[in-house]
Amino acid sequence: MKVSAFIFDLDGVLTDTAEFHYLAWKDCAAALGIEIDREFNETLKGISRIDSLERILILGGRQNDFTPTEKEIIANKKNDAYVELIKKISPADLLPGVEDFLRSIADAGYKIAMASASKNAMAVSKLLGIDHYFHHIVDAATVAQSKPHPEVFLKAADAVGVAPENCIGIEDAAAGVDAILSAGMYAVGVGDKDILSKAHIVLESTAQLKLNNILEELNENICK
Ligand code: B16
Ligand code: MG
Repeated sequence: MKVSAFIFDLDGVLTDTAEFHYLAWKDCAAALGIEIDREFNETLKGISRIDSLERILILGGRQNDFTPTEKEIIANKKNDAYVELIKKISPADLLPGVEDFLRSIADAGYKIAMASASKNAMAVSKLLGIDHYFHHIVDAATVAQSKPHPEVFLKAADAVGVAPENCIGIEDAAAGVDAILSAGMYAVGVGDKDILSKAHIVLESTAQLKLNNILEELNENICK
């Protein structure tokens, strides 16, 4: 096993923007007469902005009520509210252990990339003060197919010049783990063991992101 690059998801792996997405979608959905709760918000994790809106409209039985242009206007409004909310993000919002892990893999010479579904990924990384660790952050606006399609992970690997089989992808969402596996990469899931069971390794929290442990565990799992 040769690992040359780490490819990170953003929301749920580096920081937790889910609450901000939730607050912005909640107001937006309420204006359409649809109520969403935090449990429903879980199903939007890792899902693109427009696909999230589609899911909300289906929940409210309003999937046939808007033209594509109207949907775009609604999605833009949600994003304006989200962008306002994320202005509060600072390095204190990094998830536990993330900066130490980024530093350790940077020092060890690995390529580092980000494969987020979020069009705000670059702005959020800057607010978190971690943008300088990344050799490449995929622009989600250039990605045609949402996770679980592997496109965003393949674009990230290509941008840093590393073959997919030499990449480790790190994700908190089942759709993201599926995307990593379809890309032909090693998958590290962070979160619920049952939800992320397809990943090669599942860690309970980002505090367990340690370079040597990940490489050892991967080697063990692959030799099994
Ligand atoms: P935006 P990830 C995803 O980020 C979020 O989990 C998801 O809730 C959001 O809808 C999506 O980004 C798009 O975000 O509206 O900012 O483009 O988990 O792929 O880093
Ligand atoms: Mg995520």
